[in-house]
Amino acid sequence: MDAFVHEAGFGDILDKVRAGERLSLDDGRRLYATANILALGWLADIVRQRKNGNRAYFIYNQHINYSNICTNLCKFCAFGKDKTSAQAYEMDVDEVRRKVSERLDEPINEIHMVGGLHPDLPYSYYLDLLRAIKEIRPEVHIQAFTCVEIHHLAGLAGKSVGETLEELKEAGLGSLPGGGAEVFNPRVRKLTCERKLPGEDWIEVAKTAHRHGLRTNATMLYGHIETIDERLEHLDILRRTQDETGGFLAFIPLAFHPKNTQMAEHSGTTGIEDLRNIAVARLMLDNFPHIKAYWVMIGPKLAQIALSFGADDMDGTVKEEVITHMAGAETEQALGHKTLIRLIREAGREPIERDTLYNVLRTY
Ligand code: V47
Repeated sequence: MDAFVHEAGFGDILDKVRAGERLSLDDGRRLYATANILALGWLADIVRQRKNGNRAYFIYNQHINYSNICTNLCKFCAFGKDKTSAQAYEMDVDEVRRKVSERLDEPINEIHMVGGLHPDLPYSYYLDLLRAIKEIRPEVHIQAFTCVEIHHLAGLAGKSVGETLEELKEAGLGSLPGGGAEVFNPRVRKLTCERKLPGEDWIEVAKTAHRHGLRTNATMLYGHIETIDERLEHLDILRRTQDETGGFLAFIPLAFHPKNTQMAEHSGTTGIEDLRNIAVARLMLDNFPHIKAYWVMIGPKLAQIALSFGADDMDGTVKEEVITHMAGAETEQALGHKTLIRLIREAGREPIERDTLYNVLRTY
């Protein structure tokens, strides 16, 4: 394989990867430009193997989207609705309680909960949501509220982000998911999500969470109007932030789904583009422990292949996915843990059931 990587023109990058040296943005540009997906995948696999050995993770989780009512109405999003829309919904605390209670017989150890920026729900609602979940399932880890929502909640509370996070933690918050990052570049944000929290502020919320002992994830929504340089800038900002705080757990590249969005003229991403983003992310984000192949967005079969292109995690059972399915995802809404185990095993990896913080719960 070494000769093959040399032939692809990546001998110098192979040397750097083997030496554990940081890749430059120019290296990233060359990696993004290559048509040789196997050489790229091989390089990313070296890093994956070094960081995670033969392990590939999954989690038994349940997604709950408490409301899709949103004041941001980002152009790439089919989930967020104005409160007057016929498709708008919001769950009261009892409905969330019901959703959690319905699955008490399943070994769920993470509740992943996000929603839109609701114009009217009070701050107390969010604290009540967390408390209600913990009341019913005290041992569950709640990964909830993106940096964008946290910023909104701090505004509602009239408190600093740090104080708000402390209160949310007290009510049961365990960590933050990686959504809302999109592409940090202001040009892209202006054209796709003008009202959303600017990239610098997203990073500031993540850093504050890390300082308050909360681990967080990070995402990048790719496959729309962003340029390669804008993707690399995004990765570089994450890499520099991680150098400072070490608080990020996983990076999840999110493949844009155009259906029912205000950007429906775009085509969806292709398999090669999805693999390329996973592999380049694995190579550039040398200080991120985990790269997720989110099967909901790229399909379980490609997520399985991604385990040989830099990814070490397939996310989880999910149970009920709304955000991507409103944008035309053709994947299932849930995967059984037996299916996840089979996908991982057939990819030649050891299936590891993890908790949110990547503690090993069970090996198969
Ligand atoms: O923030 C919105 C993205 C995110 C579309 O942290 C879209 O482990 C594709 O962040 N096509 C929410 N993507 C999902 C998310 C996530 C998912 C799974 C795991 C984790 C984690 C995080 O979805 C949003 C936005 O960036 N999104 N619309 C769309 N049409």
